[in-house]
Amino acid sequence: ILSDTSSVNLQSENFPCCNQIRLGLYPVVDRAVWLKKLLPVGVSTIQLRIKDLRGEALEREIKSAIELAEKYDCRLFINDYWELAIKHHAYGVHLGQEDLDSVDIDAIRNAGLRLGISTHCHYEVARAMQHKPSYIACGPVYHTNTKQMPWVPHGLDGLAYWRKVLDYPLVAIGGINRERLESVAEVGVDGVAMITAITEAAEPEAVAREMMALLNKSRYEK
Ligand code: TZP
Ligand code: MG
Repeated sequence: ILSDTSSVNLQSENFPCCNQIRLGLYPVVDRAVWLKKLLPVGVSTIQLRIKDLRGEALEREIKSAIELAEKYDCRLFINDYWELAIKHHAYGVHLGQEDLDSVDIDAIRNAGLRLGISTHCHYEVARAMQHKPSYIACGPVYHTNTKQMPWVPHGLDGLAYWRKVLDYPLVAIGGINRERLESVAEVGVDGVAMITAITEAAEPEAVAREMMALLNKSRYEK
């Protein structure tokens, strides 16, 4: 729908709630136990993305992750479960496009939680911006086996395009790993999100530490 972005003003000054947070390495994990591993390493932004629990087990997991994150002053975004995120005072909520019609975004904002939204194309970016999130996640940058989706990967050129048109906190996601991290950071994104590069690593803490160090010395910090 928005193939000509010159007609759309995607500048952050038009979105005053945008707080320009620098998210850094942004692991996406499915259990609170990952926070026990990653927080001592110094990871300061994490998303808890649980797709296989319900009821009490789900709430226990979310509550426990929020408590751990608080202890380390980590920005924890809860995927999907915005009501539990509000109830247990999470830092933020992360939503997909399919959530935008059903979730009470005003309730999230009124409770003081931040919001992150996933996008994959112009239409979704425009739709996400209407909600003035704290960041926009763009993906997949590379092919990913972690989530089935119809989108052709943006590649580094596509990511650079989004960086150019979006003067707004931008998180890259999809197929990013240790080897690809520096080229992704070179694009100048505000956060680099990943699942399997950390959760399937032989030594997740060591990989996370190494990737944080790489981000710190890349253009990303300039
Ligand atoms: N959204 C876009 S790509 C993706 C999600 C949830 C999966 C990212 O997983 P990985 O293992 O880092 O490719
Ligand atoms: Mg969702």
